[in-house]
Amino acid sequence: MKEFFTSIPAIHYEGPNSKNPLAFKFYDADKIVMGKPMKKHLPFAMAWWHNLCAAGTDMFGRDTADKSFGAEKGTMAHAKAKVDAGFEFMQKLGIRYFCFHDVDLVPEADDIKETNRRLDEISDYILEKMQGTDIKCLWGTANMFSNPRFMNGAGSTNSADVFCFAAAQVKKALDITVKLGGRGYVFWGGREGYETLLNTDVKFEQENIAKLMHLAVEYGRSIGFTGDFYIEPKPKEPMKHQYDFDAATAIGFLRQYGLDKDFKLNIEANHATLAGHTFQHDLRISAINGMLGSIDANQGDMLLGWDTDEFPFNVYDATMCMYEVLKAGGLTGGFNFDSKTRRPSYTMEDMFHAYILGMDTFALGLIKAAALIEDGRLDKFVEDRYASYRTGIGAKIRSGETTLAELAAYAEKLGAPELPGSGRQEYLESIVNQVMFN
Ligand code: XLS
Ligand code: CA
Ligand code: CA
Repeated sequence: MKEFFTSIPAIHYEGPNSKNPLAFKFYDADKIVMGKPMKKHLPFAMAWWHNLCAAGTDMFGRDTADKSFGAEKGTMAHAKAKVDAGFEFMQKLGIRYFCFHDVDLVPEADDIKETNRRLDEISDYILEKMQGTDIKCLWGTANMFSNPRFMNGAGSTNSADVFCFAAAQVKKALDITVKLGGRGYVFWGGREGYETLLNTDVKFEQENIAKLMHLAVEYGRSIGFTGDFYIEPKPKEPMKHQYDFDAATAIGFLRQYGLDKDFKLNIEANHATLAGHTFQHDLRISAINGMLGSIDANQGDMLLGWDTDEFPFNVYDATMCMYEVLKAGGLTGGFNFDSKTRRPSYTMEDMFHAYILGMDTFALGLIKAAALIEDGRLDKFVEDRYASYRTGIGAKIRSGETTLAELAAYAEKLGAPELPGSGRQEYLESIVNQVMFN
């Protein structure tokens, strides 16, 4: 078998003092953290599109990286070379999952029958590659935003014919996901939104998105898909306003249309921040609603208002992410690096450096989040902060054994309540710093 990354050895853990750029400093797959090996806490996934397809093109310039992998782009030989390169890449890094869009795997043909034939061929090839490895599919999805037919959305399109094409792509992407043992199936509603209300029937469009999702659930279950469906919220880009704005909005939508039993959320860091939230916020909202499914691990740039999909580097954010994940009891999905190297990082080494950075960042996040939980001061503070609801009138409020009149009488008897107690934010932040740099 041809080796693609000839200058790159298998990447191993060498510890925090290593200066080897091709070694993990913090990700130690078998190290036990809170009773489980790191690799079980952190089911990392490679994103087919960024790692094997995207080559640095942006709105102002063409490719900087060579992702031909020795084959002519746009051919099935290239599609297969990407599979070979992808598997070598994952094996060298010890990554056990991948995520894909249908059109990341094969070049899309003019006729959907031919695209589907190509998908059959490539998924047979991937399945063969999977034999003898522990690599599996984390989730699959259909790209229903790049082709011009989806300019007005997929489920939300004004054209019933386009809706059928969306249905056909979802059906095929589900077939392939199931065939490759996928843990989940994602709907990212890239163009499920609008540019202007002057031409848009929002209610009609949202009902149709829900219909497409119901049809997907029905079909998926009929072919033996037992995993979770996910909505991946994002507020904007490419559309000005996307319906799955953030976690809270997506949860409301899923409940409104009776999809909440089959769906969870795939939370992307950069999408949460575009919605004006922290990554941790959207994770918490998902978790408390029982809907934290999977994570797209990346980060945005505070100075830029778009989806930069950078490799995660911010250890504070990764720590608070892992804090939420640990408290939620882990993920049924995983951590997909929906991240791309910067355009000037165009070499094969850069692809590895990027994943080493991302995996080390999350390993550090895991270690520090576990330390915060074991330290216990944050949990204790939050517990104490609500102590007034454990006895007396507070307990009656919580158990529902009171009336508005009783509470009003209680307030009148008090005359005035004491101040509710300091939030101690600065003190708590100093605990976080102490744990981070200890
Ligand atoms: C784009 C999204 C996309 C989804 C999958 O912003 O992140 O890549 O993860 O369609
Ligand atoms: Ca994503
Ligand atoms: Ca993104």
